[in-house]
Amino acid sequence: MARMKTTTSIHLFSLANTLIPGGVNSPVRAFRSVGGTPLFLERAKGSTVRDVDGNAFIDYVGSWGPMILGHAHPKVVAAIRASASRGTSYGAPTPGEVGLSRLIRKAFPSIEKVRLVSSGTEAAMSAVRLARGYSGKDKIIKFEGGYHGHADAMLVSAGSGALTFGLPDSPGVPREAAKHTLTAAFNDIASVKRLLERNRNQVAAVIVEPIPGNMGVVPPAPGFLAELRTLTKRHRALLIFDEVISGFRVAFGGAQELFGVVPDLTVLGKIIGGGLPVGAFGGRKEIMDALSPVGPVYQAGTLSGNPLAVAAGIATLTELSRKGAYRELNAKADYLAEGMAGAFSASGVPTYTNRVGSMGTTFFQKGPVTDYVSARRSDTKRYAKYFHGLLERGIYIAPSQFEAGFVSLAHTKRDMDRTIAAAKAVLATL
Ligand code: KE4
Repeated sequence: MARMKTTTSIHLFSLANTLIPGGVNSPVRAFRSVGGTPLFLERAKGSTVRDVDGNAFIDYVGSWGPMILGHAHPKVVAAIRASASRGTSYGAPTPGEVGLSRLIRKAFPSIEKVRLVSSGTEAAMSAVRLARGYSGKDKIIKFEGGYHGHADAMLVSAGSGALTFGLPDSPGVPREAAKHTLTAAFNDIASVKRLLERNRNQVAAVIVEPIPGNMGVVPPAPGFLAELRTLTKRHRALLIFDEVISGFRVAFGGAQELFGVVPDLTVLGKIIGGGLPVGAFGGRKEIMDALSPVGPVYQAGTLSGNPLAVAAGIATLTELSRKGAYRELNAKADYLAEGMAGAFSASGVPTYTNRVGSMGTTFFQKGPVTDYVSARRSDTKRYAKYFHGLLERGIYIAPSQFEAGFVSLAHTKRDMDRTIAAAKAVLATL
């Protein structure tokens, strides 16, 4: 195998490290858990990304979820161009915000009203504040390994980068900010029941990734989400579905459509911006109208509902609302999963794959992986070797065992056959 040329990435990374902590603007990009120098990407089209040294890769990171149509989709690029030619931000209401909000409400009937923000973190943080303000209660229940962005109250037994770095509770989060955040175990309804009973009438909300993607992908056990719904109703705690990953990913109406469980509030991000910064949170009118300027719960943002980001979001969701889009996306994911399963079983390397539609994770362990504790049993060293072996063969997967991988509508059979062949070759070296 000729070694890949990475001199420009290495040079840029050493420069970036003198300017930016860790040389990156989001920790998981630093390749810390897989080793080596992160590749500096400079262009992408469809299923392919290209780095500054001219290397091309079939991309299964997809910017951590947003690029469901593939990169630089012509309709998304055209929408951004047209919007930019009319200015980039006004700090005033725009028709696009109405358009995107209508698309979101059409996809998520539980969202009677929605507030647009600029990131998933902002959306989750605001939804938690709204739940507390609306209910008058302070405590929040989240799940070990669940990641809802990096707001103080959420960085308790968090997933994604925090899990990758083994930083269950980040420094800088004052005890006072974290003490109202209780953690349960995903797929363990008894752990939720215990917390609700021990904190009777004090829990404002339970926030959950209905299909966790931040400990790697862990599907909800049959009935778990429905039991969560029943329990939260009984204890008059709001149920918040963090669908930043699963929203418009596993179905047009996200996990709540797929599993038929209706939350009180929904958090969205990633896909709804088509790669530009958009987050959103929404739910029943009576809850949402507690938000300023209608109600007393304050929340604001200079670039909330930014015209360019909203234009990219509308173009993306319009494409996804096309008849057959999810059938086509899931058929691609099924094809890849079948080929990869064959490669893994033939290799004899212990792996366990969790997948829901076009989001999935292969854990380097024999499994099963049903929660945070079992996910942590994975052989992250072996994952790192697998990651680099694929990278050398032109396949770009998540630089962390505890993330989701994504298939897009742009991945072709040829891409996936190449991926399966590369995996077979790499597994033989592990
Ligand atoms: P952002 O603030 O990164 O837009 O969204 C935070 C967030 C909230 N909820 C869920 C379920 C999420 O997955 C995320 C962000 N996901 C991570 C990776 N799994 C983003 C990648 C990164 O941190 O660089």
